[in-house]
Amino acid sequence: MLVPNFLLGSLALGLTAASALPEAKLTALHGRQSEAGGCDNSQDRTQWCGKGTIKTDGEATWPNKDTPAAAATKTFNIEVAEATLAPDGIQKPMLVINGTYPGPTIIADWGDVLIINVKNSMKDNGTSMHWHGISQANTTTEDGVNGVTECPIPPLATRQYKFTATQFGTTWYHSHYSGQYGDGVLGTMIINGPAAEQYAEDLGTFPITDHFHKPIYQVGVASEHGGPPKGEAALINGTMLANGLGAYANVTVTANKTYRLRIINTSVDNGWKFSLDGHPFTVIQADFVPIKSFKTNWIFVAIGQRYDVVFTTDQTPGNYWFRAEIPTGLCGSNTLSTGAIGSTTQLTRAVLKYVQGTTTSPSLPTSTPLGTYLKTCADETALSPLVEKVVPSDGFVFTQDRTDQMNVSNVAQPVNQWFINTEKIQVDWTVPSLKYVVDNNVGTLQKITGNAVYVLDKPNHFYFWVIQNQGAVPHPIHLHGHDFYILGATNTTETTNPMSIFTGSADDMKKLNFGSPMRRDVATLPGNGWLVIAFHTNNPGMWLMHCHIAWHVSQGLGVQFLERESELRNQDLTKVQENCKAWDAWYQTTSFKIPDSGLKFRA
Ligand SMILES: *[C@@H]1O[C@H](CO)[C@@H](O)[C@H](O)[C@H]1NC(C)=O
Ligand SMILES: *[C@@H]1O[C@H](CO)[C@@H](O)[C@H](O)[C@H]1NC(C)=O
Ligand SMILES: *[C@@H]1O[C@H](CO)[C@@H](O)[C@H](O)[C@H]1NC(C)=O
Ligand SMILES: *[C@@H]1O[C@H](CO)[C@@H](O)[C@H](O)[C@H]1NC(C)=O
Ligand SMILES: *[C@@H]1O[C@H](CO)[C@@H](O)[C@H](O)[C@H]1NC(C)=O
Ligand SMILES: *[C@@H]1O[C@H](CO)[C@@H](O)[C@H](O)[C@H]1NC(C)=O
Ligand SMILES: *[C@@H]1O[C@H](CO)[C@@H](O)[C@H](O)[C@H]1NC(C)=O
Ligand SMILES: *[C@@H]1O[C@H](CO)[C@@H](O)[C@H](O)[C@H]1NC(C)=O
Ligand SMILES: *[C@@H]1O[C@H](CO)[C@@H](O)[C@H](O)[C@H]1NC(C)=O
Ligand SMILES: [Cu+2]
Repeated sequence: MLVPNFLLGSLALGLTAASALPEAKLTALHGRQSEAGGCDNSQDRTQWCGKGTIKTDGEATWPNKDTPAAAATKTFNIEVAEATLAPDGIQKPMLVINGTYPGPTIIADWGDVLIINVKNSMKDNGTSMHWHGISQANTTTEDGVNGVTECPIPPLATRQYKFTATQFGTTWYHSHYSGQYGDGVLGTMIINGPAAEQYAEDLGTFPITDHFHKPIYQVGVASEHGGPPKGEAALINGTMLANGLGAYANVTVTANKTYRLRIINTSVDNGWKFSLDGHPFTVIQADFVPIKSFKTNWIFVAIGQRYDVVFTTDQTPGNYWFRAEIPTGLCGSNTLSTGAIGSTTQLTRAVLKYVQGTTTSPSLPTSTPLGTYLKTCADETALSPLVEKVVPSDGFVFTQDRTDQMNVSNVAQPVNQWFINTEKIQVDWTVPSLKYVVDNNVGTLQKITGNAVYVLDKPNHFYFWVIQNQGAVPHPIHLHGHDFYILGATNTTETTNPMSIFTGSADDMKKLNFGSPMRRDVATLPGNGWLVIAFHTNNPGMWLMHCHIAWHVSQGLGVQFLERESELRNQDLTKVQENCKAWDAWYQTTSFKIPDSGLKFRA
């Protein structure tokens, strides 16, 4: 995490001194997040104080579901403002939360009600805050997507978000205002709950991202022409040593202990393979879904995805590299990831330090990588949810039209544009989609080209989507409001395979897993291939589904699902219009006009 420049001088001393602190103090620095909450489950991590276990179906129930008044309320205040920081040693004017990058970690317990007041103290930008992966059960107005669920929060205004943490695990929150999170408007989030494996200590969140030295708006404009801009650096936990500047993130541990680490890919463009020399990971959770744990040396993390891992410090005490490498050019490019696996030009790193005696060693690790990995940006395939759920296969009859097929295509001239079927999404910040629901005027919403609305009227019904990639670039597809079921995806090596089209043939159907498919909120659509997902309409709302590559959603790669409109209209939707007047008034006064719709650059 970084602090504003003017503070660096005074804090630098404190940070250096940290390595010389006695062991007990170092341990305390980690913060014991799990124990800090309402349930101490350190004796058995699979339990949650009589209010659920790791085997609880989190979609169906959560602590205090039937006694909402008994749920604890946790209030957080955060402020978005300009700050000049130097995450990799090079100064950049950034837009950050509470003066730090990444912003403060929001920590709550499973079943808590979260109240988060977001103040916009930026001079020239609106904002809206999205709580990535939080299903927002019955609270679509709190999803934080300007143009869909709210008007942007104008400068000097505050918006309150309120929702229940019905899931547990690791996530992040970020601005959904254009590509703004690429300039720093993000933070991480931990919802404490049970875990699939035992561990002694929670090291907390460990976000990995690409980083650009130019303002993200300029990079976004560059991305409209030719290939995506190359990341100029990468950051692990908000910091990196590159070209002799900046500093590696250090993670301090003691020998012979089991730790939990929460890996999050907060990139705008880059997907990464992640590993820790000498210490294989046991993966326990993917996004908000606990899985049958498995061991791996390297894990692929697409944008927006999270993996919770545990590892044991059973190696010779010393310093070890964390490595993040971009597996192929199709997962983006970065000046800090150019070489062969584990080579010295793969420089997106951090340091694991064993406490030896009472100190840690200041020298850089000399450790070597844990084996090799397959050079693809395909998702992990060994994932199986701990709570298995069957998807009714007879519900899926592929009709190859707009009710179950999404063709993803690209037009490069005169500027890059991405289409789902024939539409590229472009929403209106001043009239969010939900406003049309309030006005009982959804017909108009649907008629406006670019809204890309897909209506899902049937309650508690499985809707199936075949997402067909008509190009070679993989896309991390993220759905709001739900964890989707991943029924299948092509296993391609991206460049070598010819395009694989899902036709619904008996052969294709055999490739789908209806028995116990993985559930999560981000899945990679393979290049030249397909991804078949399903979700259950158990949550009325207006839910965005989009590619999490910031350029791609800006250039059109998204749709909106209008789920169970008639029931939605019975919800209290007044917050949809909360900032609209203030936003309009401010917008008329600013010379910084919107370069895109929040989701899409105007072509
Ligand atoms: C990441 O950085 C923050 C702020 O410096 C620190 O509190 C946290 O412990 C770090 N995370 C890990 C996993 O080391
Ligand atoms: C953010 O900063 C404000 C003002 O300094 C402080 O009151 C608040 O607690 C901080 N929020 C978090 C989540 O740390
Ligand atoms: C955000 O503010 C920056 C200056 O800080 C400006 O260049 C940009 O145009 C603004 N963007 C939007 C979308 O308001
Ligand atoms: C959402 O509201 C409906 C109708 O009041 C209720 O039946 C359902 O249990 C609620 N779901 C959640 C997740 O709170
Ligand atoms: C860790 O455990 C191993 C095996 O039990 C033991 O040989 C070693 O001395 C321990 N290391 C430390 C630093 O306690
Ligand atoms: C983040 O996701 C992008 C796109 O899916 C991927 O190319 C990159 O390798 C991921 N980064 C990490 C650190 O996992
Ligand atoms: C990590 O430790 C090294 C010395 O061992 C130090 O130079 C560096 O500043 C530390 N990194 C951070 C982000 O504090
Ligand atoms: C998707 O593309 C295929 C092949 O071009 C076409 O047959 C199909 O109708 C398209 N689907 C939709 C929903 O437009
Ligand atoms: C995907 O293909 C790779 C390379 O051919 C292979 O090693 C891997 O086992 C395949 N995965 C699945 C799930 O079929
Ligand atoms: Cu994309």
